[in-house]
Amino acid sequence: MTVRRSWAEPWKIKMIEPIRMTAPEHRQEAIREAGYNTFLLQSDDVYIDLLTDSGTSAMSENQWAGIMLGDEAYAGSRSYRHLCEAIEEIYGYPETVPTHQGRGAEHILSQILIRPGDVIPGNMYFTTTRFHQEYAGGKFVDVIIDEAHDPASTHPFKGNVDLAKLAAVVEEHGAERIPYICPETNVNLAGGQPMSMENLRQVWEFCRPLGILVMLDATRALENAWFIKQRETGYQDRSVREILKEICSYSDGATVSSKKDNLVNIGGFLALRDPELARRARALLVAFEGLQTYGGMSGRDMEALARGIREMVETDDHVRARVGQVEYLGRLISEAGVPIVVPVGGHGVFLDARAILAHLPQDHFPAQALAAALYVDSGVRGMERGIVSAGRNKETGDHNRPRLELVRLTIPRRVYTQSHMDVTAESVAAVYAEREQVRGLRFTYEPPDLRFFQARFEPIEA
Ligand code: PLI
Repeated sequence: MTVRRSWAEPWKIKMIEPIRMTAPEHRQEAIREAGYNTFLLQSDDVYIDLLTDSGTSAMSENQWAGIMLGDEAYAGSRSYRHLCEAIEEIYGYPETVPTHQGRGAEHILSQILIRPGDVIPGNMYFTTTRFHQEYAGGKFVDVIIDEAHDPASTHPFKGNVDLAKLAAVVEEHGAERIPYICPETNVNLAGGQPMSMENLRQVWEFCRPLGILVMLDATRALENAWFIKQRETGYQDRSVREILKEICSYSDGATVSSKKDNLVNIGGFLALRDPELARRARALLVAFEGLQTYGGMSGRDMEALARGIREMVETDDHVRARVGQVEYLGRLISEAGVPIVVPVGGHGVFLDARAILAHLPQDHFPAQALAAALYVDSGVRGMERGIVSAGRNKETGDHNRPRLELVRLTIPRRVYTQSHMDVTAESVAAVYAEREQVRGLRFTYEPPDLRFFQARFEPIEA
């Protein structure tokens, strides 16, 4: 007989933050006032907040101790030095440009490398990343493998770049119009899906001789490292710390939103190998963010971040528990018969709204409507990741129509317990049982850019 041996989180709870359950009538009113957009809800009206894993982590006692030790010197802060040391040791990049969050790093990178008319390939897209590429005059081109667009494909590395698609982009535009490729680790909009080490290496080997830089979005590279350890031959006995360093070795630099893997509530960085490129980045940093030794962060933020970076890879236990909790929720929802993106990703469970609300056309925003219905059922807040997030085509003005029409239930790190996951799964199952009641939505206000943040909707009458 095999004896079951469970694992548990490698921490215990020292401080709690109360949350409250509200009545369904209250939530009905709250979502109406929020224009059926979960971004516009007040957090006091939310019971279990799965809007995002960004900036929502619980910090450790060691990080909080670091907050007290932050060096707030305008120039030459000791905390900046600690941050540089942590980034070089764990990610392997010698140059650190600190920013207020990931999009600050994306802005600076796009401005120093992209000229109008340039093309930037990427594996699917991220909203702010693509915005900054287009804002700098570039054009984003998706080169992710086809399996990434199929929620039911069980490919183990759905974040991989399709090298044939990449070669075709180079053929069409010429390498001189492609300043860099931006491979995202654990692709967010594909459902938190990893790239394999083999694919990262192939992209690097393809791009180097052509003079195309490889600038990773390493925001969730730790979670990607965990999947490589689980799924790729030859990595089972390597620590995530070693795997993460190898991932970054196949790149010229990275943008990172530290609000995810790095276990802090604010912060980010652009990390580079080339000192000349770093010099150009710092010239913009002082104009847009702050002096080169703090950029967009306070000294205490940098101190907590330096500690978070080391802590995330101190042992593999943290990331095992983190991804394990996401997989636990995914299993419960799957067992209830609800269609989700498989394999379950690193940072959240993605409900397949297109399949769940098959009676709604995509132009009636099924994922937006499903997120609102889930909130009304239980106070669980998720987020639309479908046609609303994809925005409009800059040239034609028509909606971009992604194949993936998803609701993301994103799990903050070290915040919720297994019981919160149980409550969430039960609510998803309840909404699924009543899915035919859910009506589509139409815009009452549509912002021109990054519309999902502030758009407002109303239900379409039956
Ligand atoms: O939110 P920022 O500016 O710190 O980072 C932007 C950003 C860049 N890349 C990736 C892959 C992200 O996921 C990302 C931010 N993501 C958010 C806010 C999210 O809710 O997923």
